[in-house]
Amino acid sequence: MWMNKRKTVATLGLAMLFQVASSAAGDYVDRPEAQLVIDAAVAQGVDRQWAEDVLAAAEKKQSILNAISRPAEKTKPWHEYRKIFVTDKRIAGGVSFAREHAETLASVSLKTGVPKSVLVAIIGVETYYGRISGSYRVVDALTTLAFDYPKRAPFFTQELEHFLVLAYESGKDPLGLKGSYAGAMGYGQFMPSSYRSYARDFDNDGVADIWTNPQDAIYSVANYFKAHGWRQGEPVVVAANAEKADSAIFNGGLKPQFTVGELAEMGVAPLSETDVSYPATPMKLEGEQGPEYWLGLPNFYVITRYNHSAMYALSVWQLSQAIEQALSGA
Ligand SMILES: [Ca+2]
Repeated sequence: MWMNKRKTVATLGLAMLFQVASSAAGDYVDRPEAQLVIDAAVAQGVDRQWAEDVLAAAEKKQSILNAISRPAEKTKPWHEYRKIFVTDKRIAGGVSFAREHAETLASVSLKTGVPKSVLVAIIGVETYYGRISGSYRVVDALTTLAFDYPKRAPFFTQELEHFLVLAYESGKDPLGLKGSYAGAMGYGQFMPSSYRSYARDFDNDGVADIWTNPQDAIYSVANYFKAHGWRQGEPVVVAANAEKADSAIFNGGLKPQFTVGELAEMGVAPLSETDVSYPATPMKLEGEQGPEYWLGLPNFYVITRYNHSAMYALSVWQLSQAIEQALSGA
């Protein structure tokens, strides 16, 4: 049905009325930057008319521009941010999800080395175990942000190109695929470029279905972690004492620049025994009772590759630990 939408609009006498009623449909496809995206997709094997029809049906959504412009959770202090994700309800949801998918989780964890509870926690933080995975049409999100949000235009233009290719290749209806306001899709909220690089088919039906198949979604998240360097069996993060450290040490970004041993000499000492040769990133977060100090180890850095935020990674890790504890205590 969607394929003929543009032609139908063009041939109807009521075209103008129709366009007003359906907001901005059809505006994007004729823009030169949209034609460049179509050219790039065609170069990767996508049918030109198919791509034209998809972009002709894309609609600009003001709600998407509003959502991306809202001040992010970055402005919340750690102790408030944490409360959004590490809750009794989300822990209980994780326990249910882990039980329901115990076999898949065990198999995927064995294959990739990524702990089951981390996989569950990522899906729990991203979409409440698949319950809230976004209600925007991905095509609307990506076109709106590619062509009407100049600040991130290069990124979303690339993602739109990936989206056209993945929808064409997978045979999915590109207008039926839903996601977040930023175009992140499925249980683990993969962007189209991540889908193309990391999504995997667990149940061997030929499609990596991260939208409706939790098995494929779990395997895909694990594969993302493995590809970003997850180190099997190593710790993730360790609490530290750093009251005497120079505060400038905490502003060095997420990537580890020093070893645990070097940082200890600079005044950031782990509170539990930790291999001094591990690379680590010192962190200072605003806790309820004052500053909290942590050392993020290489696996912590891998979690931040999913979302470039220390608070995000620490929430995922703490949620995973709480789920594990609830599972073993029950
Ligand atoms: Ca599959």
